Amino acid sequence: MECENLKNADFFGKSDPFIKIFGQKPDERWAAVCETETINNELNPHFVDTFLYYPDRYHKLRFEVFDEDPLSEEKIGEVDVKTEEVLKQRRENDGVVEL
Ligand SMILES: [Ca+2]
Ligand SMILES: [Ca+2]
Repeated sequence: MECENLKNADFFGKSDPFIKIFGQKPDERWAAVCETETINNELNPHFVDTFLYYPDRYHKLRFEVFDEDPLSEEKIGEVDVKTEEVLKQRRENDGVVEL
């Protein structure tokens, strides 16, 4: 996974982004799926971490991007994507979505 042109959420240096991924179950409840590693001082991060999901378990995925700070985290943005859309985007658009 990667992000491009993230908002800078730090005064000194650049954002230190990581992504939290959630999946929405058929009963509409959200469950945490995974969290990526943090890439320091980077607005165009490439994450090494990958995750496995099951399209029949979650019909929607939510990607929340955060800036990690020493004692807290700041939300940079989020996007919800239908699972079927993720699969389609991967074929047609390199899987790029807007936050
Ligand atoms: Ca910050
Ligand atoms: Ca930071």
